[in-house]
Amino acid sequence: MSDNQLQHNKNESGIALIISIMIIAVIVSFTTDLILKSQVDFELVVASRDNIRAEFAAESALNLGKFLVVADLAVDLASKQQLKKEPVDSSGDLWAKINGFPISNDPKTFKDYLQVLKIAIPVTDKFSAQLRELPGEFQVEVEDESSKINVNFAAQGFAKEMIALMNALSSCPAEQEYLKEKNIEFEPIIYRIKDWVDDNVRAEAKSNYGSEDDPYIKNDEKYSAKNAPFDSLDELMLVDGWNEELHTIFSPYLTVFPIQKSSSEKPQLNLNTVPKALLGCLFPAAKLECNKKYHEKFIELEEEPSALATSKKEIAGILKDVFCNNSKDEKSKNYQKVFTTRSNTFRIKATAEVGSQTRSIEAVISRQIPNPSKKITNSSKYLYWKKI
Ligand SMILES: [Ca+2]
Ligand SMILES: [Ca+2]
Repeated sequence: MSDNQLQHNKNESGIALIISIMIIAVIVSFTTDLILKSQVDFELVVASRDNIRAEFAAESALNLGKFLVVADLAVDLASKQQLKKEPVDSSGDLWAKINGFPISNDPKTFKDYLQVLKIAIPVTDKFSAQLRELPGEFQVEVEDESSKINVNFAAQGFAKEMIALMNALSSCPAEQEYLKEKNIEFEPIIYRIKDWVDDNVRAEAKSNYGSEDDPYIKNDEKYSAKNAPFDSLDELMLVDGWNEELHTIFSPYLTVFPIQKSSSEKPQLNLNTVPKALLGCLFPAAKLECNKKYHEKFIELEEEPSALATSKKEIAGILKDVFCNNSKDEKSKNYQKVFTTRSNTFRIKATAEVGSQTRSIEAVISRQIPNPSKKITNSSKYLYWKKI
């Protein structure tokens, strides 16, 4: 072989080497892309699968919440006949016991858990098998809507209860401090809420406007007062003077459910579920003359959750003894009669976590006793439902 030929062959094998290195490089990068892509695809598939599972698990959790609310009334009605006790709703009830506890799909843990909470519902084999099918963990929170001030109870009539309750709420220490600091006059806003929902078009004198629509005509996006009940609490943001900060501070104490149907219907506050802080604002003497008794009573209820009052008859006595309320008191006169010992409207927040996915459903239900002659076939109906 001549030197030239040898050189030529060397060049050829050099080029072949470069080409093969390039091919390998291309294959490697292609394979890496493929591995990466299938990994990403796989993760997306898993996430999407878990998302769907979480959604179904949240629906199951919502059904559990509904079941507990309905079962609680059934238990109450059964003991009404046996023990001659009126049905009540309090934090000692079935629906309140599971609030905020993560529930796993292991039947044994679930049984232990029911035992600790003294919940007497049978865990059948069928139920255990269904529970095992549930992926991940879920949580249910049930709130009594009658523990809050209903701003829709201004749709008809003078709304003196709603106005008096809102005024009392604005007198709570933190709320009062905030309003003072921001220089917000709250009472005209209460009257604007009334004008927003009431079915007439006359502006309340204390709303500080001559016409109900005045505050809204001046906006860039002109609109008029609704003259109908709120569909959701967020709608308060449309009322003149209400803003995000007020919403954050006040809305935990407010509700729009149930909706007032006639002027003879008054708002109902369940004395057993209204937060202690709000009761303290509604009956200021509780924190003065009654301070010791009032705090002791709530410590007792915290240790052994039960009802403050078990019948309508007991309410006046409790208001007098625990809250030192004087029935002739001018301020509380307008809302002393709104108290009750039970509720039929409940908010259920159900959350499920599967893998990296979390899904929630929030619903408000109205509990009802089935009565075929009145065409009521279900034990509850939805007033609100939202997937989050
Ligand atoms: Ca109106
Ligand atoms: Ca009006």
